[in-house]
Amino acid sequence: MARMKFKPYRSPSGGWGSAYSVANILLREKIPLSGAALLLKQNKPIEGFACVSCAWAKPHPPRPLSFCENGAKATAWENTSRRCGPEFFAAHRVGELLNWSDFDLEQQGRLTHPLRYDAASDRYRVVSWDEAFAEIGSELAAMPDPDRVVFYMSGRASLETAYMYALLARMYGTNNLPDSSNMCHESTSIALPESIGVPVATVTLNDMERADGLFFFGQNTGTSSPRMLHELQHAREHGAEIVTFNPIRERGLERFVDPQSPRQMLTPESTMISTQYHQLAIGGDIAAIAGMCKALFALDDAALSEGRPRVLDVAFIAEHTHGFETFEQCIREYDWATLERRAGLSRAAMEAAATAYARCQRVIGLYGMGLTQHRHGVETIQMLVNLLLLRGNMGKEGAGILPVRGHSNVQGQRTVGITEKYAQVPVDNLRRQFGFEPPSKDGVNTVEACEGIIGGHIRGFIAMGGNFVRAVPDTLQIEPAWRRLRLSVQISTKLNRSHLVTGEVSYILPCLGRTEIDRQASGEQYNTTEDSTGCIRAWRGVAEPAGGHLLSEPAIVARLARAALAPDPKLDWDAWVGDYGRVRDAIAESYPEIFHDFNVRMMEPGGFHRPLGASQRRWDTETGKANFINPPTLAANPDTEAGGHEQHDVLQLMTLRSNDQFNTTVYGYDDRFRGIHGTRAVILMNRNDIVRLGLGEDDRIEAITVVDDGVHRAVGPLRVTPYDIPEGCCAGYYPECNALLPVWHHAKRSKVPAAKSIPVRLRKLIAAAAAGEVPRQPGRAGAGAGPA
Ligand SMILES: Nc1nc2c(c(=O)[nH]1)N[C@H]1C(S)=C(S)[C@@H](COP(=O)(O)OP(=O)(O)OC[C@H]3O[C@@H](n4cnc5c(=O)[nH]c(N)nc54)[C@H](O)[C@@H]3O)O[C@H]1N2
Ligand SMILES: Nc1nc2c(c(=O)[nH]1)N[C@H]1C(S)=C(S)[C@@H](COP(=O)(O)OP(=O)(O)OC[C@H]3O[C@@H](n4cnc5c(=O)[nH]c(N)nc54)[C@H](O)[C@@H]3O)O[C@H]1N2
Ligand SMILES: [Mo]
Repeated sequence: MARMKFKPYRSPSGGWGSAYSVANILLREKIPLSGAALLLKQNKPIEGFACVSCAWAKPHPPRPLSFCENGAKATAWENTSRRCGPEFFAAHRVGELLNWSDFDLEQQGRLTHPLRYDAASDRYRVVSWDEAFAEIGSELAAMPDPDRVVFYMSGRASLETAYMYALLARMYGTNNLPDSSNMCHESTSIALPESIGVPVATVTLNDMERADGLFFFGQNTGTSSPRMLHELQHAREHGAEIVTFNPIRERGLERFVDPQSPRQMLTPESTMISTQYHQLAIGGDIAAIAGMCKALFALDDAALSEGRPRVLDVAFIAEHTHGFETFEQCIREYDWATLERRAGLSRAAMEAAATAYARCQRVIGLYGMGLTQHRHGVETIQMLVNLLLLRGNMGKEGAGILPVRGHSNVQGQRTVGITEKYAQVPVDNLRRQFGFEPPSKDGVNTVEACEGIIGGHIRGFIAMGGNFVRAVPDTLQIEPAWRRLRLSVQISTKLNRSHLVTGEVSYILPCLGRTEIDRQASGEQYNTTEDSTGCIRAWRGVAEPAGGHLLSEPAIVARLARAALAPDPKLDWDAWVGDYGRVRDAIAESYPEIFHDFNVRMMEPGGFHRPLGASQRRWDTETGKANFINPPTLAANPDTEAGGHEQHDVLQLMTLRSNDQFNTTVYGYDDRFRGIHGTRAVILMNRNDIVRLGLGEDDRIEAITVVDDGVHRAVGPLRVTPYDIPEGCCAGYYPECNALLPVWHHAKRSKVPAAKSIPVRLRKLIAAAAAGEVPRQPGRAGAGAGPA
């Protein structure tokens, strides 16, 4: 492994760095030339496949090269020529593999055979599909109560798989359908319906093009949704304002060179992305937006007294909104000193942002995990909507709200039934279509599933993708609790830690990836997804499957259903697998408003958009209007912020993704944009905090969570790395730091783990001079993060 080094990154995002990084991974995964040609089919609807990386919208018509650095890595990762087959599992005990890093596990390549854990030899052994389904079916049938089983779903599978999986769970008798969005944009799913009556973004790519202002909160475009940099570059060329709020300076939001544009690659030009960049404190967003609103009221007062056009869109507010007066009063009462302290920004900065906002006629508010993963994540999002409503930036061209989703079909899977909430189930339609009574009790979300596993109530866990054990909070409590599960079934493409923490009966079921040809009785199948802008399209895999034993995800769901459920005369699972078009017909019957004529419309150029009232200024809320909602406090984390603790040695830790990972999949140990190389075992700190806490650069510390629930949570050794981050804040990597995150420390209203605000204290382990390179301790929470 390369030695760890920190060197500030002075180049733009994209550019040659991106091109090299893609070339490296293609070589490393031994992707043959024919495989590299795969990239030409990426994000080409109908003839090609949807990228398995992020959920950002794909333009129509597609660009000739329609992928980004991370999308190319994700494709290479799925189409690697490496195989993790029977010989691998014969050679390695599970106990041994538990000491491997996330990187090393996934590096073994694609899983090829169904596997059952054998406790006597501590190895996974190859079984036949028939044996696997028979035993899983009888284990499911033997559960004392369907609510003892969890059907988790990560956000990658198609709409067809998601619909079938949700149906399987409900026919089995439970709404226990937590998914990755419970750790991600669930705050959005709670916030937006109350504010504007829809659960998702109100904007399309067309709006992105028309907007003259983009206001970014806590979303790291260059790493997390790099294809969007094209839209941002375009917006800048048209003179749009791009105003960013982020505790750290993320390179993708500063400068960009399009790696697919020869002109840009050969000249020193790069596009400056953000016109204003505000490094606010972690959790400072409610206060920062309140400050902008306060400044906006002042601008409006001045305009009114001088007889100039109003700054507030008073006509929109009067006709379309509710709650304006109390909101105005609340904002006017805040004093600037409090706002400044809470936001970690000066009054002048907030006024400058408000002035830019007032100049723009069509504004989109964009956000990511920097807003959703806080105690007041829901309230923070509602505050952003308030800001947009003040100038009528909702339901008109070029304006609206844009939660930037993560997994490539995470938004879609919720649309077709992956939800633990009974109220969101189309009960009447399911009853009519399949003649069964859907369970009426709410199921568990991700946090509740963790609590159920720790508490022992949950006995069985089926995972459609993902790496639950590694992605959730309190990983050190989850792992021992997981071992008490009766049944653990992981449907996966690659080996990860969730496979190694076994229950009494544990299976790994390997499946096709989305880039692969899916051959069934009626021929090669299409699959469908919904992106961040609510656009639904058809795709199909083009690569030869990684192995002859793999089943598609719909086929696995169908076989599980046949093994676990009594036959239903109204549902022929095999016929569905033979022709996914029949699954789509069923989806259209369950959700006609969105999916009518699904099989036809999915082939339309550019796909089709789901209808969203708010983008037509129809408000499906209790008041029938768009609602101004007052923030309960100015702090996103009132109970844990350093200010709240009054303890000067407590820092707020945010857990971040690097440019070289996709969630728990670690592609490498470099975070190029942040200048970190060769390791993930770092803690990024403000220089003043390093001095104030008696630490030095390169010291190795242990981070300890500061909460008083009697549980000791620590991760280390981490290398102290000075970074441009506000005082009182620090940053480390997800998932290595997840052992620090208490399972109960979540957004109060959505239960999204508050992964961006963990109160920590740092304890020096080894001074830099004495440290050398400290190897990671195997088995520790942060193990596999690279040398500390
Ligand atoms: N390369 C890559 N792409 C990905 C993923 C990946 O792991 N790697 N994951 C995918 C998934 S599932 C998701 S959900 C998305 C996640 O993508 P993002 O939403 O971008 O999530 P993060 O990278 O976790 O953090 C986002 C940003 O929030 C900032 N931030 C932290 N706290 C605060 C705060 O209090 N206020 C503000 N204003 N900003 C804050 C951080 O500095 C960081 O820049 O990306 C998807 N795409
Ligand atoms: N501390 C902290 N924790 C976090 C976050 C954070 O920012 N900080 N972010 C949260 C967020 S936003 C999310 S979305 C979750 C992510 O949580 P998950 O979605 O559960 O995790 P992933 O790492 O995306 O899952 C990777 C695994 O998915 C499997 N896989 C990949 N492709 C496929 C496929 O096509 N089919 C199937 N069946 N399996 C496949 C592979 O085996 C791979 O090992 O983590 C959350 N946890
Ligand atoms: Mo996510």
